[in-house]
Amino acid sequence: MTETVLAALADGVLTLTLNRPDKLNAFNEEMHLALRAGFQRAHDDAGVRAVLLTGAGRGFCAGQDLGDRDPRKGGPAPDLGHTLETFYNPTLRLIRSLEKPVVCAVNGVAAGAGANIAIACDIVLAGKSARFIQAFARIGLVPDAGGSWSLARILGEPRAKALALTAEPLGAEKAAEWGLIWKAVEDEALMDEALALARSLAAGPTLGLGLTKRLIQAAAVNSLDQQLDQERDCQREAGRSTDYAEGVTAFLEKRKPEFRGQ
Ligand code: T3D
Repeated sequence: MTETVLAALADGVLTLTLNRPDKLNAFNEEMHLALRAGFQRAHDDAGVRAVLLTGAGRGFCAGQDLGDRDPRKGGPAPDLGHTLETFYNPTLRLIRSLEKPVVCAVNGVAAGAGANIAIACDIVLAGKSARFIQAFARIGLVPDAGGSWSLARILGEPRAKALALTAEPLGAEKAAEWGLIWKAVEDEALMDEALALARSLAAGPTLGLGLTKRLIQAAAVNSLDQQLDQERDCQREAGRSTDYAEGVTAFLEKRKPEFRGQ
């Protein structure tokens, strides 16, 4: 049977490739569980120092597989709150709580939950032909997979509401201009650039990078006083790391540091 998520670990980078290209990598239950297992592995395996998430084929991810939600098949309406709690939300929480960088290479259309999983990653690169679509409004649903939270926070209400209410596609270059993603790159350059970035992060001081991710995410809910306290605590922890000692020593010795993520 074809694996719905391909996982490959090399140079400290765990590459997770959504792999249902005939369905533009829409989520069925198996793919949900496989993606969650991939991010769980990233949490558990010290050999994983960064994650690269992408999609196989011409799309990144078209959100939920609507073939699995076909009302014409009869039966009671599905409890979508239950499916969010069971499938999407645990994965979103794993991505956000992973104290290692998560790079996303959006290789084509990202729709519905597919768009919002991409946006939840730490650094998002997209091929110039990629589009982000809050497709929920086209089928009577609301933004999920953290989209109502991240769109409003990143873009502010006017743009978040317009995207979510109209489901108009947002091109990669405009997404970069609006700050929704880090960069739009030539389609042909996307994977090389994303992999080079993920490798360089994986070779970096990943303990400090993980703490940095924690701090930046905490800023969304902290007051300045709380944030200053948290910076103090994180800097204390970073300052005790082997990587910090190595970084300063390498600087003084005018050589490239060799970080170990400790
Ligand atoms: O249910 C729950 O658990 C609640 C959670 C919901 C989360 C969600 O994500 S809800 C939103 C679900 N997604 C959508 O509504 C998007 C549906 N797809 C589209 O609107 C379009 O496919 C795209 C705009 C993404 C891309 O359009 P285009 O023209 O580039 O491609 P296409 O021809 O529409 O799709 C190519 C194939 O993929 C096609 O199959 P075929 O005809 O070649 O056999 C199409 O049916 C299939 N496909 C695309 N998206 C989905 C899908 N099949 C199942 N589910 C999909 N979401």
